[in-house]
Amino acid sequence: VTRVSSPRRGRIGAVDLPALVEQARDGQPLAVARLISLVENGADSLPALARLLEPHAGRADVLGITGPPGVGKSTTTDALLRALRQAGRRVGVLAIDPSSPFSGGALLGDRIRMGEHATDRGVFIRSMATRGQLGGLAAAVPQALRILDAAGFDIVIIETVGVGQAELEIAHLADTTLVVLAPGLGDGIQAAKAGILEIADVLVVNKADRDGAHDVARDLRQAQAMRGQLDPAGWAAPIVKTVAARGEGVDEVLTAIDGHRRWLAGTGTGPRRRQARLTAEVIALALGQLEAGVRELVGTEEFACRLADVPMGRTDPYAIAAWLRAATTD
Ligand SMILES: Nc1nc2c(ncn2[C@@H]2O[C@H](COP(=O)(O)OP(=O)(O)OP(=O)(O)O)[C@@H](O)[C@H]2O)c(=O)[nH]1
Ligand SMILES: [Mg+2]
Repeated sequence: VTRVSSPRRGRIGAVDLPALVEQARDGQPLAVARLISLVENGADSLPALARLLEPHAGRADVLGITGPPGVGKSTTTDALLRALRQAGRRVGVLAIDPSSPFSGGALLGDRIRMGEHATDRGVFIRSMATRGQLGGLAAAVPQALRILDAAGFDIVIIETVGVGQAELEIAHLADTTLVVLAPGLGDGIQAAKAGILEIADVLVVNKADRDGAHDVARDLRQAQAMRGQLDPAGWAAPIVKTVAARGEGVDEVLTAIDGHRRWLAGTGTGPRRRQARLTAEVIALALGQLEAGVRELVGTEEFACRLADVPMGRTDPYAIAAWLRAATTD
C-alpha cells in the first residue's frame, strides 16, 4: 500500500520554502500568510516546514481566548491587542471557528480588524480553517503557531468560538487560556461550567456594564471554591470583570495573565504544558494519517470483496479491521 496522498495536497505551486521562511522571519506579512495557507491546505512540504521553523520557535507566549458565542471574545482580543502593542509587544492572532472548518482563509472580519493595524508589522491577524490538513485543527494549529512564533511574534492569541469539545482541545494548546463569559447566557452555561473551570486560567466576565455580571462572577467563585477543595494545590483562575468595548478591565486581565505566566514558570507547569501540546500534535498527525490510509483502502475492490465474504461466514468485521490496520501501516 502506498502512502496516502490526496491529489490536492502539494499542488500549491513551486514554493521556495527556505526563502519563504526567511521572509517570514524578516516580518513580511505576505510570507507569513502564505505559510499558514500551506498548513491549511495540507501541503506535502509541511514536515520540511516544521524542521525549518523549529530552531526559531519556542519563544512566543500562547494565549488562548475562548467562550460562548457573542460574549465579546473578539472585542476582548482587540482590546488586549491594543494594550500589548502599546507595551511594544508583537502580537499574532489566529481566529478559529471549529464548527465551520470550510469557511477558511481571510474573512471579512479579519480585514476590518486588520484595517487599524494594516501598516503595523507588529500585528498579524488571520482566520484559519483546515481544508486539507490531516488531523484537523489539532494538527494544524500547532504548526500555525510555529510559523507565528518563528516570525518573531512575542504573543500569539488563539481565539476560538464556543466551549465544546473541539474548543477545549484547542484551548489546551495555549500556555494561558482566557475563558470569556457574559451575563445573560442562560442555562447552557451551567452545563458547561465544569469544562470552563477545567480549562480557564483566567476567567473574564465581560459586559460588566450590564446587569447580571456580578451574579456570573459570584457563581463562578462558588463553583471554583468547590473545585478548589478537590485540588487545593492547583491554580485558582482570577475572575476579572471587563467592559471590553470600552477597554475597561483590560489592564487587570493583563496582570492576571502575567501572574499565570509566573506561576507556569515557577511550578514547572509551563514546560509540561508545552510537552502536552507537542504530544497532542503528534497524536493528531498520526491518527489523521492512519484515518486517511484506512479510508483509501475502504475505496478499493479488495475491501469490497472482503466485505462481501462476511455474510458467507468466510470472514468477520474484526478480521477485516485487522487487515485494514496492517495494510495501512506496512
Ligand atoms: N454592552 C457591552 N457589549 C459588548 C462588550 N464587549 C463586546 N460587546 C458587544 O457584544 C457583541 C459581540 O462581541 P464580539 O466581540 O463580536 O463577541 P464574540 O464573542 O467574538 O462573538 P462570536 O465571535 O460571534 O462568538 C458586539 O456587539 C460587541 O459590541 C461590553 O463590554 N459591553
Ligand atoms: Mg468573535
